[in-house]
Amino acid sequence: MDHATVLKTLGFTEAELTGGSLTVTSPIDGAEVACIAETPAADMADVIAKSQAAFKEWRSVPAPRRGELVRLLGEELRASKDALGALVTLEAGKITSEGLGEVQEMIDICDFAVGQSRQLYGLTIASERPGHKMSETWHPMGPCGVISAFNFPVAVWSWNTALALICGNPVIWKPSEKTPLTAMACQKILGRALARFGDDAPADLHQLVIGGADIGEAIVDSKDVPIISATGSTRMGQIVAPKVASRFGRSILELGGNNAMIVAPSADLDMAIRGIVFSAVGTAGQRCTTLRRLIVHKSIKADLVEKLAAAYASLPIGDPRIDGTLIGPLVGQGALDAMQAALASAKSEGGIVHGGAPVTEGVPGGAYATPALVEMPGQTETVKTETFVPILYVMEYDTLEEAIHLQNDVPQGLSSCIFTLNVREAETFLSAVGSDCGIANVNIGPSGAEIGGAFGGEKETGGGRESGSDAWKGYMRRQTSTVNYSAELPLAQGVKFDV
Ligand code: UN1
Repeated sequence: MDHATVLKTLGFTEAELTGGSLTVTSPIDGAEVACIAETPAADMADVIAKSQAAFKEWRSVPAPRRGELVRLLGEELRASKDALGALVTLEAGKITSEGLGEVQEMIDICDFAVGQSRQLYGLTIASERPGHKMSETWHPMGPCGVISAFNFPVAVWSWNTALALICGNPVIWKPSEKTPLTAMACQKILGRALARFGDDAPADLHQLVIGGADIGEAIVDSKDVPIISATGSTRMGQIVAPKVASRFGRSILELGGNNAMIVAPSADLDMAIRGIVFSAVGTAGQRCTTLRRLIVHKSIKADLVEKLAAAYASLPIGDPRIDGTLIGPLVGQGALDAMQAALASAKSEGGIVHGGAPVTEGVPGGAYATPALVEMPGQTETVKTETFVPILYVMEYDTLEEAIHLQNDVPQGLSSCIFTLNVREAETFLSAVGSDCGIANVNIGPSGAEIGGAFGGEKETGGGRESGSDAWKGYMRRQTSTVNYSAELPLAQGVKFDV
């Protein structure tokens, strides 16, 4: 589908796409597809006030009823799956199947959140005093600011929004400046769900704000936005986290990753190769969970590198809309430059580079590159740095302890995995002395997580958790209550204070 048809299918009007100050280009061919209006920074106070007003109403709507809105959102997403997937391809450059996969992730989290809306369970706790009952309840928290990145322009929004909504919170969404159209499409889709939902959803329950750092700063700095969920670089997190902390807000951070795979001598190599290729070059290396470091046992390294180099050589690179393409474009020329710079510094540190060259033939324009495989003499500074492109650094190890040390010896802590058929190795990797990451897999690559688990990582990845498991607790406040139904007033800890 050409760009104009994709936009038309999603109901974009000429007025929405022209005359604004933010130019949107497609990474597929570098074509300018829209000039859209930005939210004036001066409007942000009003946006936040409206969100607070929406909160006052939405918090009192019963949670299962709030879940009904998310159920309708899931239905609307199902109906728009192909169109929204195509827009993800247009704006983020993902191949068709990954664009659709991203929308599927949105549908999945909606289903999850609908169920969760009936399970915002608290606890009852045994009181030490007679005639007393202690309990814990979860309450809505207030407006949730969502700052999302270009690489998962819609799924990460849905993880946050589906949960925030069922938890009783309005949302203010600032998408990446590179992907405002997918955000506008989601706003339309949610609008259709809201129209079907009925009038107990307040106006301004979800607001989209488009623009640069000043727009983001307004929500990050406002004490009226108690939750900030931000996805992006570690550098961005280093700016956001202290600001939110200084006003005692809550931040949910999903920042850089530098994900590794350990390939042990017993590994099923064919399976490992499939896992490596998908997680290292899928999405053109632009997932936060992308495989960036391969730690291979020295007895199989030469064999694995040879097989991988052969697999890399046959990868179809080009227009992500064409059936059979596996590697689409990088997000822009800046990414291609960063890739070339990282490869040059890896070389200067003793790396042997296979692939990694820019591709200009047989592509529709845009910034394309062959993925790179780089044999490294050790874990140098370049290897420890996340470059958001398809470069896979290969290192060798001798003992599992050494491999785990290498895996953990980077500043980031998002995702990790081991390929082994040895249960001792697998369980050691998952144990307290194993991977230090938020995600640790066995015989599965580090990327492509399901929504059912809590998603996020440690260290410079920021410590936040989103999507499944009990990540919903990050969007609510906990209240501990003690009720005295006796006729006495005993004090805790046996304290006597008779008056
Ligand atoms: C991201 O890159 O920001 O596990 C999120 C995965 C996807 C999500 C990635 N489900 O790769």
